Formats: sequence, structure tokens, C-alpha cells
Amino acid sequence: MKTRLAVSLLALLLPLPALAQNPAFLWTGSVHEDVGEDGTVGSIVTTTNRYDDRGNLVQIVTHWDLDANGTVDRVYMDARTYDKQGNPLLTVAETDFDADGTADELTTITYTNLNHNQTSEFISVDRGADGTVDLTATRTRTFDNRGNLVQQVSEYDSDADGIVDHRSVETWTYDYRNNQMIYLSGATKTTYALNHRGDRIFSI
Ligand SMILES: [Ca+2]
Ligand SMILES: [Ca+2]
Ligand SMILES: [Ca+2]
Repeated sequence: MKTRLAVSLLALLLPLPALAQNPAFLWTGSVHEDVGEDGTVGSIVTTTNRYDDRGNLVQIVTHWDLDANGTVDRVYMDARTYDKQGNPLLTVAETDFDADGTADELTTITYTNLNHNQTSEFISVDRGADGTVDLTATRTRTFDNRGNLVQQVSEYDSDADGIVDHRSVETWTYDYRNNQMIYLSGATKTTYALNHRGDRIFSI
């Protein structure tokens, strides 16, 4: 059930390219998670996405009613800014874990275009929203000439002391002749079959 909720949420949070052709608009959806075998609703998650007149997703607000009693128990909201080309510049997010109106965690993500095929994100998390950053991370992505992600390097400084504590490298290798894509992350290797458009369709 948790997996299904996560997948549904992901679908909600993804920008909607088709609708993004329109001028500024709001899009709201909710997910009802059924946890009981008796069919009772376990939790209700409502997400509202706001787009600007260029079709950029500029705000996400998510409300969790964890016990489905009609009272919101957790709130997440963020604000996103873009450059004129629609490239993301900054996301500022706050989570109010107990929905008392005071944010409990602040996250900022700064996006940088390193060059035409490389982007970088710097993430900082202030737990407790007390003004002291507790965790930072950097994520650098490299794309091929077709715009496919080929490498992602993530570095985590889990105590924000300036020293990286964990680093991971993920790679995606495309073999268009054999319609395959190979994903590598540490000791994990997964091979995917690609369809004629180059989209992954299943793991082999
Ligand atoms: Ca709070
Ligand atoms: Ca803090
Ligand atoms: Ca550290």
C-alpha cells in the first residue's frame, strides 16, 4: 500500500506537460490510501500544484490527513523559481510536521547549469527550522546529446561540517543498437529493455 501511495504521489507531483500549454492555473488532486482490509480509508493526501503563465510549476502544497478524520496533520509547501528559459533556479520548501502553523523543517535547493550537458543542485536542510543548517547535499547530473541522463553524482554532508560523509555515483549507459540501457550504482547493475522511442520498458 505504501508503494502504491508513493507512486500515486509521484504522479501528482510530476509537472503536467499537456496542461502546461495553458496560462497560469491550479491543479489539485488527492490520494486516498486504503490501509484496512475492511475498506476504510487510512489517510488522505491532497496536493495542489500552481503553474505560472509559462507553464512552470511554481508552487506545490501538500496536506496529509493521516487518520482520515478531516483534520490536516502535516503540511508541505514549496515555492520554485525559474530563469527565462524555464530552467529551475531555486526551490524553497517547508514542512510543518504537526500542522500547528509553524514550519519544522526548511529545505532549499539551488540549481546551476554547469554547461550545456551538466546540471548541479545544492540542497540544504534545516531540521527544526531554527536557522542552523543540519544537512547538505550536492547532486551533479550529466546528460548525453539526446538529453538522456547518463551520470548522477551525489555527495552528502550529513552533519553540515563541510566534509562529505557519503558519495554515490550512478550511471546509465544506452545501447540503442540492442535497445538496452544499463544502470549501475555501486554493486547494483540493472539492464532495461528500451522501446523504439528509447524509453525503458522493463528490466531484464
Ligand atoms: Ca509545526
Ligand atoms: Ca536546524
Ligand atoms: Ca560531514
